[in-house]
Amino acid sequence: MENTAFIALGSNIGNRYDNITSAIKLLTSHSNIKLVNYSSIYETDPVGYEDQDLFLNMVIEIQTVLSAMELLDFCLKTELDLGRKRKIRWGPRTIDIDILTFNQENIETEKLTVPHPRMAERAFVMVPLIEINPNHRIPGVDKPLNLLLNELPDKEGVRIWKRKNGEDVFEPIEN
Ligand code: GSY
Repeated sequence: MENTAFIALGSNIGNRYDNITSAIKLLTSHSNIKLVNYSSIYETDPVGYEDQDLFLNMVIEIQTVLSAMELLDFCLKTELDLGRKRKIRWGPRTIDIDILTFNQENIETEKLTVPHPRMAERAFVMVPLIEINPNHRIPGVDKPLNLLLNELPDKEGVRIWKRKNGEDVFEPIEN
């Protein structure tokens, strides 16, 4: 599959773990989307609108023959299938699925901006992204990811919740 995308997942309503793992299952049920890597799950303090519950966040890497717009449409469909209703802009959500990067492309349309314009400012994205690909480059950003993360004030708001490796192993997809 020719395109590589990194996708951020987040949930802070209901059974957050079920929401995140269901999103991965739905995304990878598409015959043209293949999961190639995934991070641990982190519990994170809300950023933006702070008067809301803690989030679970993680990042996955996929390969796909879909275009970026087709992938976006499928991410939005998956959010809706999982019952997300868009209410407050920065508010609570059953599931949030954001395309972070799509190959090394810069895409700017009315519906989609890639790389995600706020990804480098969000420790809840940078920590899991660095876990799975410390050498990832954000198109248009010269600094390595670890230097970007060092500059962020909210790193302590990102705590490991379920490790990818170790005793309490988390596997989003059963074989
Ligand atoms: O942009 C994703 C939704 N979101 C999140 C999130 O996923 N995690 C944390 N910690 N804060 C957030 N604020 C917003 S908006």
